[in-house]
Amino acid sequence: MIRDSIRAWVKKAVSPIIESYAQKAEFPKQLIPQLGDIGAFGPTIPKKYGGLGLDYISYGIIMQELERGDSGIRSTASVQGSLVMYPIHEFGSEEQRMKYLPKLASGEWMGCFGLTEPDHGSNPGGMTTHFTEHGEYILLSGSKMWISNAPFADIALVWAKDENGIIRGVIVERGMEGFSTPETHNKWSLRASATGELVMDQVKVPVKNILPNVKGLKGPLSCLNSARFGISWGAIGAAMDCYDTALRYAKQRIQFGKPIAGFQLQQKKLAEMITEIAKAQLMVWRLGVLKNEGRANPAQISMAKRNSVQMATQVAREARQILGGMGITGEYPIMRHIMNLESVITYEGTHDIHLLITGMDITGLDAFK
Ligand code: TGC
Ligand code: FAD
Repeated sequence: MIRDSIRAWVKKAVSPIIESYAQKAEFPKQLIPQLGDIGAFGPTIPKKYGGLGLDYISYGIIMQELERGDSGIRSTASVQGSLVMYPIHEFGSEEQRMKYLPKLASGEWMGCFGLTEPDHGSNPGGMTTHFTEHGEYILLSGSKMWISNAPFADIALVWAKDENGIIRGVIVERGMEGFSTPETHNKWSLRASATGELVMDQVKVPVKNILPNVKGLKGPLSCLNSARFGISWGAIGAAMDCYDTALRYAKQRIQFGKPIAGFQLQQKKLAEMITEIAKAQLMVWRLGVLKNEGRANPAQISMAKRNSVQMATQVAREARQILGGMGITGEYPIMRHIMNLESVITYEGTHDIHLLITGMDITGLDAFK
């Protein structure tokens, strides 16, 4: 039921407009309240705080269907649910939960997640964003870059070091003096998603905006577990859209007097695509079962994120070839998915970083440093 309802919404609200928004490099903001209405923001958050209290397989299916439309739409939902609502729910005070979660669930407020810095991407532990305490408030300084939703977000969850160098989560609200969110332009990927910087120059933030219940790098990395899980499902959605498009095209396109789907070379591509999609689906389904039971570990999530995105990039490239010249046009979604997946394979931990997490898990040896 969840799959069908999200799929129907994507077909009606996203598919007809997404190509033009990607072409003009603009996020379709009018979809925000609708994303709230369909339950895409924080579906696993309890109903008491405005969520739907759904399980993780339902969450994964929602991400899959959104990314069938566009990775940028899934990104917006991932950030809101996994990277902003999740930490407020897990690590926030009751006052913070009640203040922020219902408005974030409905889309009345949008959030963003500031971990990456210009000089600290794969190695967020080296961050230099920091704050000093002054009684009832802190002064926060530093900059974050590559932040999804930053240009229009109402709040930013910023990860910063305290005076002892311990990483804390701070909720910064738009309008606080010294806080700005310049937009990042000239992206060839994730064009229908707004990306920006978070610039903080001695921003005065109330102490009560610090998440009280988490300290250290495990705070932001725990949020990434949830978001990476969502991406492991979402990327499969992009692959499914490319596969469906290629299959339909191959059955209709006539060359040498018959549909190209009748040629063995094209059948090989299509057969291998659907096999890889099915294998990836089995992996994320099993991971979802483990997550529902509280038994999924971060290394398993890394394996699934890496596998799904790699699979989707390969499926998208094969699909594009099946469409010949038409494959490079905006008449079909494949080129947009190919370009989007270049971000998806980089954010939330690069392809290399996830391989190294798996490497560490199986050998017990840390090859990061
Ligand atoms: P390390 O020393 O291994 O660990 C530090 C502390 O963190 C704990 N930990 C985790 N906790 C929860 N979940 C995880 N996945 C965890 N991984 C590690 C660890 O146990 C330790 O805890 P404690 O209590 O002992 O202090 O940390 P490290 O500095 O060696 O780094 C490890 C590494 C490289 C795996 C990590 O830094 C990493 O994952 N880097 C990749 C960075 C990344 O993924 N950035 C993503 C930014 S957000 C984003 O891209 C959003 S895109 C949004 C969209 O549009 O969809
Ligand atoms: P680097 O860390 O500089 O990596 C460069 C290359 O070096 C990569 O190939 C990497 O795999 C490799 N490398 C790095 N370390 C090692 C190592 N130890 N061993 C081997 N190879 C290594 N961040 C946020 O905080 N919030 C967001 O909302 C957000 N949204 C994003 C949206 C988009 C469109 C993009 C592109 C990025 C976004 N990011 C966000 C940032 C993203 O998480 C980082 O780009 C990513 O973590 C990689 O960091 P980096 O770009 O600095 O690359």
